[in-house]
Amino acid sequence: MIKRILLSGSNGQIGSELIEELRKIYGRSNVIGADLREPTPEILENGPYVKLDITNAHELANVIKEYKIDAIINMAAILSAVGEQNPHRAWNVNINGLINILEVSRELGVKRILNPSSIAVFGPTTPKENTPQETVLKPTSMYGITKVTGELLGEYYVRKYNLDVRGLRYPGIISYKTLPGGGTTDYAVAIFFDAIKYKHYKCFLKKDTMLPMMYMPDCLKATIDLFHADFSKLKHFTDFNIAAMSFTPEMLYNEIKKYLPEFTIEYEPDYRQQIADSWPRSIDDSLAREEWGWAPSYDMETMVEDMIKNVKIKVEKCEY
Ligand code: NAD
Ligand code: AKB
Repeated sequence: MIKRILLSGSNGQIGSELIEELRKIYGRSNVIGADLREPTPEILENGPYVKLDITNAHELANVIKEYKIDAIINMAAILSAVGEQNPHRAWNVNINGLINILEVSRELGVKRILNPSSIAVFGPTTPKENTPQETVLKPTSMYGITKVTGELLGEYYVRKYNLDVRGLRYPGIISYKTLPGGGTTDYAVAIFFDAIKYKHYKCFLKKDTMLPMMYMPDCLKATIDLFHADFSKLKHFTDFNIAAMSFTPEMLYNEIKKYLPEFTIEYEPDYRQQIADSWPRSIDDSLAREEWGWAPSYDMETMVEDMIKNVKIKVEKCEY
C-alpha cells in the first residue's frame, strides 16, 4: 500500500496538475511537492512542499527520510528545446537526477517509482507511422538520448534490484493551467493563447509537421492508471507508448479558426524543426492498452473546444 508520495518537478506543466489529482486520492498531506523554487505562500497553502534539486542525492535522501516517502513520481526534467541549448544540463538533471532517485529508493526502501519518458526516444531512423513500442531507438536530440537512457536505467533497476519502476512515453501534452517548460511541441499550447490574445500566431514549426499529441486530462489519467497498475502483471515497465491524436500546425490552426474566424498564422521554422522532424507522426499504443487498459478520451476536436473555453477564461482574468 502506497501512503506517501514525493512528486519531484511539481511546479512544471504536468506536475502542477498531477499533484492536485494525487492529493484527491491520497490526501493533501500525503503528497509532497518538490521543485527548484523556494516555496511561496500560495504553494504551501496547497500542501507540503520542499525546495529540492534532484541532482543532490544527499538532499533527496533527507527528504525521503523526513517525510517517510514510499513512492516517487519524477516530473523533474529538462525538455527538448531547452535541452538542445544546454545539453550538459539536460544530461545532469534527466540522468544524474534519475539515478539519484533510483539509488536512494533502493537504499531507503522506496516501494514504487514512476519516471515518464517521451516520444523523443525515437529518431530519424525509426518508422514514422504507427510507431511501435519495440523499435529502433536512436534519437538525435540530447533530450531523446536522456529519455532512452532513463528507460534502460529503470529497467536495469527492475531486473537487478527487483525495484518497482514504471514509465510511459508521453506525446506532446496540451494544457492551459501551467505553460509548458521548453519543448518542441509547445507550439500547440502557445497557439491558443496567441489566437485569443492577438488573433495571430507565428509558428516555429512548418505547417505540415505531424506530431503525436495528448490533452492533459488523458495524460493525468494515463499516469495515475499506470502508477496503480498491478506490477506483477506487467510485461513491460518503463517504456509504454501511449497515444491520443496526431495533427499538424495547419490542422490545428484550421480547427481553432472555427471558433475564431479572424485568426491568422505565419510559419517561421527555427532549430526546433529539426527535432520535430526526427520524431514519429503517429504512435501504436497497443501494449499499454493490453497490459493496463489504457484508452484516451480526447481527440483534436474535443481538445480544441475545451482549450478555447478555458484559455478565454485565463486571458479574461489576465492570468497570461
Ligand atoms: P516542465 O519543464 O514543465 O517541468 C519540469 C519541472 O522540473 C520544472 O518545474 C522545473 O523547475 C523542475 N526541475 C528542473 N530541474 C530540476 C531539478 N534538478 N530538481 C528538481 N526539479 C527540477 O516539464 P513537464 O512538461 O511537466 O514534464 C514532466 C515530465 O514529462 C518530464 O520527464 C518530461 O520529459 C516528460 N514529458 C513531458 C511532455 C510534455 O509535453 N509536457 C512530453 C513528453 C514527456
Ligand atoms: C518536448 O517537446 O520536448 C516534449 C516531449 C514530446 O517530450 N513535449
